[in-house]
Amino acid sequence: MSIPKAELHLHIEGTLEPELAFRLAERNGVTLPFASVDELRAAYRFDDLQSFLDLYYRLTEVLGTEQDFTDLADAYLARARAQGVRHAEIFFDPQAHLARKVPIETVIGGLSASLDRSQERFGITTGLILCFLRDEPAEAALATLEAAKPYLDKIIAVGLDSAEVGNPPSKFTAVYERARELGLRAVAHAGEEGPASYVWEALDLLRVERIDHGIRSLEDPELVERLVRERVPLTVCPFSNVRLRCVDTLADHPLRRMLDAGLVATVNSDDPAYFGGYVGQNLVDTTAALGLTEDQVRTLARNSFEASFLDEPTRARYL
Ligand code: ES4
Ligand code: ZN
Repeated sequence: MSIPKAELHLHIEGTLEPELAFRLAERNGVTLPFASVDELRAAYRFDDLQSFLDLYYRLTEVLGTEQDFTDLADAYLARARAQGVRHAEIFFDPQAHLARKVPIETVIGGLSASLDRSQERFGITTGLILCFLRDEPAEAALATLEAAKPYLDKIIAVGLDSAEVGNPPSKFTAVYERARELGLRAVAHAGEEGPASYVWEALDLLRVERIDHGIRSLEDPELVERLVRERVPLTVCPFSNVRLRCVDTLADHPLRRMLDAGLVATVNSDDPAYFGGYVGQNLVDTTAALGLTEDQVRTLARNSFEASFLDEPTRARYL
């Protein structure tokens, strides 16, 4: 669907298509545990978030040089443009790369080389969101934030991703306080697999401006009331929720109920190379499965700009 939209929940590592993974593996002398692109694609069947993360981290091993990150982002932006994306706020996981001794300088340098030309080449404005891995210690997140200090002009916000259950937002209260001191904005994954209480924590302790996923918020009417009243956006990812079995089928997805409740929901792709499609396809298929009205589709597109970190005059032009 090519209606103009902002993409606000997109892990750049999750845009690594099998073909590019094999090309980079060859270029960097990395051996993948799959014989072919088809064999790799056949491995994209997940039981839950962790089973996905195991493959996701495994494939990031092919990313080593600045050029790799530039190529990855270029490929995403070209696809995003074809899906109507005009603005993208892009997550990256520096700790996943640091584990292989790829410094944050390489990751940000490579991504920036692509993003800096995105507006002229693809008509897409961009921002980078540095994500902390919540299944690593808070000290590791703090060290990552310190390592990012020379590049703060290239980063708009911090985020929190990876294995949610057992790693509540409260673990990162001090990290987010420090990020705020450094002038960064804040979002966090919450209520994907984890309970509604994690959404409360993300709001009250991390003071986030958006919730990533947040689908389990619906289990708590008081929380829904607050999210509606404060117009806290939720970056919902329908294909992801089905593929990771947070939701049974697209027809069971709570998006429509979320809109009916007055929540500021947006549709996003999360890890499109793994979950069966980019943001436009998420919107098309979800619209069909849930019987969303034209009005609701327009609301979703409008919400994506309202929820963005675009500067006020630019945002206003899209609303
Ligand atoms: C992720 Cl779907 C999802 N959830 C949490 N963390 C992630 N990192 C990449 N994709
Ligand atoms: Zn995500």
